[in-house]
Amino acid sequence: MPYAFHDYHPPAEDLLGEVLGGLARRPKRLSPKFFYDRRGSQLFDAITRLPEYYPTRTEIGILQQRGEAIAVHLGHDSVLIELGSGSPQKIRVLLDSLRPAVYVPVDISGEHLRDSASHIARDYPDMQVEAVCADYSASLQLPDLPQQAARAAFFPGSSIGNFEPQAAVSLLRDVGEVLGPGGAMLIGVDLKKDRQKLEAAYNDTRLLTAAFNLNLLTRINREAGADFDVSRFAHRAFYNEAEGRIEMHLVSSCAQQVCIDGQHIGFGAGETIHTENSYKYSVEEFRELGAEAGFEAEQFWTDPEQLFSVHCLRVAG
Ligand code: AVJ
Repeated sequence: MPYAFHDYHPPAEDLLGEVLGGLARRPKRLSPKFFYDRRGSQLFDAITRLPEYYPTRTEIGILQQRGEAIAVHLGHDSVLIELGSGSPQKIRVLLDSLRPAVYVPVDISGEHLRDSASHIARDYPDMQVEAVCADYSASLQLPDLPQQAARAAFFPGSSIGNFEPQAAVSLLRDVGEVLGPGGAMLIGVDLKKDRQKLEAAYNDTRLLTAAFNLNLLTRINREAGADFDVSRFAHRAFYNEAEGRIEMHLVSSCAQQVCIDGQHIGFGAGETIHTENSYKYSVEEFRELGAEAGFEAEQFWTDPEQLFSVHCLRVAG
């Protein structure tokens, strides 16, 4: 079956405006959503295969091992909505166990989405594919979908960890609204664990995470006409235990000025730009977050080392 493509054209990202706004704040900050240009997406892909970066392979392992149980909770012949059509490997494992009637990948990158939707449509000829190009964190608009079929959502990769807890609750609430009462959500969440293991995952010895973080400045130079000297910034990632999150920063190695669109921005030696939070949740903490968003905790699965969790939550009512 050919796939359908719905372009809810995410408003052109105002890179320059957002960069200037973020750098005017104290502490300075930039949104992690800007990591994913072509090079950034390639680097992230390579990160997911690093020995230190356990989340991706652990989540895939859970999906493979627990496929049957997951299918019992999510049901067959559903309308399956995927938020952030990130990993082809993950979704295939899930499609194989769930066999949904309709698959709705939602992704902000149109190019990436067309690519993966066409391959999936070719390999799953009996399944209807309705690809939606949209920024799901801004609004979850969907095309007309079969009303009778049960709805399920798949939100992999612990992407929920990029949101502040209150923003995560409101995003999950939006997902619940789209699913309707009784709808199920399968969501991957990275677990709290010892600092060493967490920090190693964001400080790999091949320096791919450093390159991923620094690529943000290269992108801003290219797309916003800035003149960052990337060699004068360093990658820093650490676990902020009080907040329960990995923080990534770019540290200015000296006092310097950067010019962006005619504006001069000063950096002190050691001053940082906060580029990402990646929140980690215990099973209980995440269940509470889900409850705040109107979901009932139904089941969860982890790996033997308790590195990562996959939750099945159900819209209450
Ligand atoms: C895609 C947000 C889940 O937080 O682990 C990987 C992104 N940043 N290494 C994460 C990321 C640095 C990743 N998420």
